[in-house]
Amino acid sequence: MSTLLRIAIQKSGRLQEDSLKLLKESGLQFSNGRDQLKAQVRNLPIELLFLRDDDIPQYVEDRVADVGIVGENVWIEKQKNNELVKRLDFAKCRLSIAIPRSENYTGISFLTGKNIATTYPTIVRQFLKNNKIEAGIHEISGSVEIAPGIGLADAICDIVSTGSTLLSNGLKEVEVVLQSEAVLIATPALEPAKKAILDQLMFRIQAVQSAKNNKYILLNCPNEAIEKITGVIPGMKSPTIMPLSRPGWSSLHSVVNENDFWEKIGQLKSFGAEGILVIPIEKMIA
Ligand code: PRT
Ligand code: ZN
Repeated sequence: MSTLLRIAIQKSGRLQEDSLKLLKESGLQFSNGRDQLKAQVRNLPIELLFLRDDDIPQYVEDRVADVGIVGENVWIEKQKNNELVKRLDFAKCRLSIAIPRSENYTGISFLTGKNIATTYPTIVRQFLKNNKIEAGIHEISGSVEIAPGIGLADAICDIVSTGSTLLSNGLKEVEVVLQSEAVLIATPALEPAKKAILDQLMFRIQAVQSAKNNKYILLNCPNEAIEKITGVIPGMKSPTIMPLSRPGWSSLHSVVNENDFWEKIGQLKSFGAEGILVIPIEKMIA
């Protein structure tokens, strides 16, 4: 039998849609019916396994799956023998300590002697240890945010995204324990044939991520401004410059990073750029 790379992804939940989207944008062709446990990728030697996110680090350690996509929070909590291959830039959230809004938070020592409810006991224990705080940890499996309201705990440690869950439960965020995003993890020392398939996948994921972080930019500018503008948007190697039929003007094409996009547009305009078009890039290979 030929070698297959087995990738575990979440069966349903917050990671599922973006995990599938990333794999599809990386060119993997597969059909994923509901209630399916596995899917065979048609155009690459890859098989997908659909699992609960909490189980993925264990399955990867046991080599039932070779790689998996999970939240960094779950990967760290589980402490399994997994290697971090890549941060995936979705499902961003933070793991935070929250207390009832009515409490006066005086700093981290507030937590001394308190009882903290969480589904992340390992991470909380480490956090308390790093901060030399003695506090109780009350492990519960869900609905952590209601624990203080029913007298089960004085504080909680849970995932926060917009903060609206905390707000509606009368809690306030007081410490960020961990920033998290989806990550790709793998069993250490993958056999070479599987590693080769993973490398191919990583190359594609890189191209998809770079494309997302960059935009194609076209603009018109007076020839005297070309040098300054090139300094602002150097592009992948250097911009493409084409003469306009209007004497003394050129069209300049380049690539601009999403993060400093607005700042750069301001600079370009001040150098005399006009008719600026910004276009999404689908794949980008340096
Ligand atoms: O069934 P399975 O076990 O696979 O899924 P699950 O229910 O354990 O996990 P799921 O699908 O809820 O989350 C999967 C991963 O998504 C988490 O491990 C995080 O890495 C990531 N993620 C990103 C989040 C959130 N954002 C998030 N907002 N996970 C949970 N939440 C919850 C949080 O627990 C809290 O109840 O949303 C609420 C807070 O959201 P805000 O927006 O109100 O602050
Ligand atoms: Zn889970």
